[in-house]
Amino acid sequence: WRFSGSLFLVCGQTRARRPERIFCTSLHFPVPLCPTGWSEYGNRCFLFQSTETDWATAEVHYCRQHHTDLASVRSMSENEQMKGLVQSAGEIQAWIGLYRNSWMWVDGSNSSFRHWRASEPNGSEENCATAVHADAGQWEDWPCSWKMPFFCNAGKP
Ligand SMILES: *[C@@H]1O[C@H](CO)[C@@H](O)[C@H](O)[C@H]1NC(C)=O
Ligand SMILES: *[C@@H]1O[C@H](CO)[C@@H](O)[C@H](O)[C@H]1NC(C)=O
Ligand SMILES: [Ca+2]
Repeated sequence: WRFSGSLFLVCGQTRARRPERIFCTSLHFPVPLCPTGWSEYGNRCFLFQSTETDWATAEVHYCRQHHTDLASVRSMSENEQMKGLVQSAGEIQAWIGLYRNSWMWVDGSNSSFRHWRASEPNGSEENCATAVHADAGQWEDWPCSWKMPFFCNAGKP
């Protein structure tokens, strides 16, 4: 997903002088980091999908099809950005890439950022996490089979 930009060479020939000279100018066009339809925050790309599906289907049949995983959340600022995406879609919560036992990120992130709601996680049968964006962006665990919108991410591991 990572492109820093693309280089184009524009060349021409001078007519005035003999022998003719070829001159080139380089133009540097910035190319967006993220694929079309994805949102970019701090060198990472997030895709919010409002299609409601269970956690495993979201991971295996959606995010991995796009060569990514359900999203890890690394910081409060990322959580806030994701909250904005959920709220503008009129949704309340969405799957993120956190699951157990014990709680870890499906994309292999070692991020120790957690933002659990008070008294969460609370469920022995609730093994997948959502970010609940109606409630200060805090997280809950829910049964993984429940159907919810979800986030994929890509970019910096
Ligand atoms: C997490 O991984 C990154 C790079 O892979 C490393 O720089 C960092 O120290 C790790 N953090 C922890 C808490 O293990
Ligand atoms: C556990 O958390 C869920 C929300 O994630 C809540 O609906 C449920 O009532 C809680 N269960 C108990 C026993 O507190
Ligand atoms: Ca719970």
